[in-house]
Amino acid sequence: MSDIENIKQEIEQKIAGAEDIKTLEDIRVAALGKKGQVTEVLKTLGSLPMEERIALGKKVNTVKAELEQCLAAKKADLEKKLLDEKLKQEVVDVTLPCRPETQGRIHPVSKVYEEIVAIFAQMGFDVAEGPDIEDQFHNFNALNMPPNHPARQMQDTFYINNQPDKEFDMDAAYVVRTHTSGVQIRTMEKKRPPIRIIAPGRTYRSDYDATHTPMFHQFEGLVIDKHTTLADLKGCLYDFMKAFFEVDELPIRFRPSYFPFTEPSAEVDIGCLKTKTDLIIGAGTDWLEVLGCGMVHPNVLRAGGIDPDEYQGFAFGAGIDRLAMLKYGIPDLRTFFESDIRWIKHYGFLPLDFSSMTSGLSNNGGLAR
Ligand code: 2U9
Repeated sequence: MSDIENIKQEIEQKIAGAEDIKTLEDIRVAALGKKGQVTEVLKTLGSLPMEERIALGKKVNTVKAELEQCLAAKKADLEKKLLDEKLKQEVVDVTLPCRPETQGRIHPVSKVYEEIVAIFAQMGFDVAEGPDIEDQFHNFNALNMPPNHPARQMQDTFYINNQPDKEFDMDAAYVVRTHTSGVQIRTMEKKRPPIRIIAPGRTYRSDYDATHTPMFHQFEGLVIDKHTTLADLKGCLYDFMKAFFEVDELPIRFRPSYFPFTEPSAEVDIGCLKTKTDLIIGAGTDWLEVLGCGMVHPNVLRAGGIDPDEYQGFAFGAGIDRLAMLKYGIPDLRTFFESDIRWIKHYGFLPLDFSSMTSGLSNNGGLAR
């Protein structure tokens, strides 16, 4: 057997025995590197007679190509083994239960927020957001509440002086939004109907007792199209409330009311049973107010740049915190924002209990009680 054949066999044996990528690389350098065994044979070609030089040259090049192939195959083999070992070490048993020491809890407001979004998303609503600090046009004027309108006194507004160098000017001041309605006005300014959105978020009013805090959460909804009617409003809210309270036979009534931004307007009550200690939703002969709603006032459509002769629609609003109190039996709103770890352990939800319309909305079993 020729020298080059011996060299080839020797290197092939070494390649076969290599157990890691580093050893394989050392074998490659020792064979095909600048001073490698095969390279050294190539260097001798110049001293050979022409015919031998051509024959050996061909042979060495073939050996070189075969060794390169052999090295590449072995490298791929070693890399696969390495990856398999790594994957074996990293394997995670996704069927294991959540670690028992999990400390974090989902706040009831976040939970109810997610539930509301899940229900309206299934009905085809988008979620819209806007700034907490509003100008008075978006918080009041565009909502059919011009300056000195008595309805402005209905809400105890926090005003922000946005011109600190000048004397406080009530008319130019900004406000922390008293409702999320500015989000709907901004949506109408940006987007042509059909519009179908909910606007959940923080709102602010100067008020403090067991059912009022200066910061609270609201969600409002707005639907505008060419032929949207009061019947659509009723159907939409019926469906929402049955899904939210997870009661199929839920008594619901609409009571005439007044809001500057809707005409006609209504407040919505659900049937319940109130005892000294309990509140049972869907049973008994008592009523509980949960929502406000109405057909969007033509002045409001106009302020948002929508022609009331061509389009009409409905709107609604409710307190997220109030809904959380009712659904999960939490008696005092002030406790929501005291950051008491014992409270969140009692009323909070486990982190993996997602709210969804298919896997269950509240996952009551997930209540961390
Ligand atoms: C636009 C047009 C109409 C939103 C509405 C209510 C009725 C309502 C209260 C519920 C409890 C606020 O948190 S609460 O005090 N809200 O009763 N909100 S209709 O109407 C709109 C909003 C925006 C452009």
